Amino acid sequence: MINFRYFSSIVTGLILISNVCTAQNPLIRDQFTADPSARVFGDKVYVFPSHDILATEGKGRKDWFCMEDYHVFSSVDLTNWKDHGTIVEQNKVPWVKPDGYSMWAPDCIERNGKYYFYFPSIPKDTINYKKGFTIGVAIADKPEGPYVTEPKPIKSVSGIDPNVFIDKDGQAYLYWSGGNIFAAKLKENMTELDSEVKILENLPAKGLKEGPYVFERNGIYYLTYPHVENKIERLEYAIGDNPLGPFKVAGVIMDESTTGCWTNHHSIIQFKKEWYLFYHHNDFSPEFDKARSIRADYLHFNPDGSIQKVIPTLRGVGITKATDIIQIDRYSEISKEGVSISFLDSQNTFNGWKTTFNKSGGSIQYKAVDFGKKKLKSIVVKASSEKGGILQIASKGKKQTIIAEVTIPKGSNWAEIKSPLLKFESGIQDLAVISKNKNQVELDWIKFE
Ligand code: FUB
Repeated sequence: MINFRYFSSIVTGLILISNVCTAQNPLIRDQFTADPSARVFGDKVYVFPSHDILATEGKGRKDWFCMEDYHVFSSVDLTNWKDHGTIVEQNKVPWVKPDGYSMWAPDCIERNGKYYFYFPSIPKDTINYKKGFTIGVAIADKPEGPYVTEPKPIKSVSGIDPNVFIDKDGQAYLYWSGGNIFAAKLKENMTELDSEVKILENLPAKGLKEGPYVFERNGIYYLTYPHVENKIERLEYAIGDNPLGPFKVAGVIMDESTTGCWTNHHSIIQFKKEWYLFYHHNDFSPEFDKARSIRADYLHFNPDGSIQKVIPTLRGVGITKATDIIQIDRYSEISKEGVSISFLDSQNTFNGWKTTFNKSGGSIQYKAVDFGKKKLKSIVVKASSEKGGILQIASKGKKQTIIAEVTIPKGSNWAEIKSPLLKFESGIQDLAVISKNKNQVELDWIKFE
């Protein structure tokens, strides 16, 4: 059983000492993050997620979503993520119930050099606002803030999961959910509605729909949303030729989580020619699905504009430098037998995972490692093996080439073992780590020097 109280205090400590994460999936490794709204601003990707925390006595509702603030993260390469810290806090927004712990899925968009951050929460004044959630705006000159919150939420909006889309003609639209998916035009000031609220029609009538995210590609408007077709949410989409529809249901972007995380919530961006799906899963909290972590995977379109289903991966996106610590447990492929992944410490899941080999021939593969041009001479592995083991490291080009063989000495402690590289291949390589004897070997990470 995970001791959540213990690791939530560890997490707070980590936030203070580190604001850079090197990541595959999940992207952020020192705190929970959910509902990722990814945006390309300049030459960086910014992600505005919800910030799940664990409810404690007098702080939030037990066994439910609990969020008190928002952080923003940025990356130039989708591999290294910088945490810019807190941008909006529940007890500093004039209209938000200061002990609501309901700072749910946000979005952010740029217009004329200003950044508009939209967030839902429960208002403190339920006389003037309908019971339940409403949506407010905070404005900044830079994506990372500082943000100044509007004193009141947006008039006539009641619901969650705001999403903003600006069409090619400059018209901005606000979408949100609350049973149905709603949409309205936004005024130039981005803080007031400029039309009646419309319920988007022709979407599945049965099963919760929420988390709308709209984008346009080649003249097709894509309305994407999580929907409970069966028991938990999956990501679906509908297409139309107008931002306000009518939309026609077109397919599934990502199936339901195989491990039962009830929610999924996503955004889709194009960055340097590739398309990406950002979504979430409860990686660090397998027993409680309201403490989630954001992920990203590549997204591809068919020639007719339909979206290919995204299969969630641990490897995620981006290129890992050979000289960085490579968390091989975030694999691209794994052999059916002889290899397994588990937490290094199930009491503190933020310590990450390890790979356990227990059969000769068991292998794990990791795509896209950049060896650069300068010859690297050795490999370092952090491993342990009670009886002693042998790991081979191979590069996977057209044919598999063994580039190192590392002997793990007998012993029960973790050790960093350095071995010479047998062969150096420059550029981007896919790697495999293969066990060469039947003794159990635990592997934390590898890196090249
Ligand atoms: O994060 C709280 C809620 O869970 C979001 O608003 C929904 O989209 C779902 O992800």
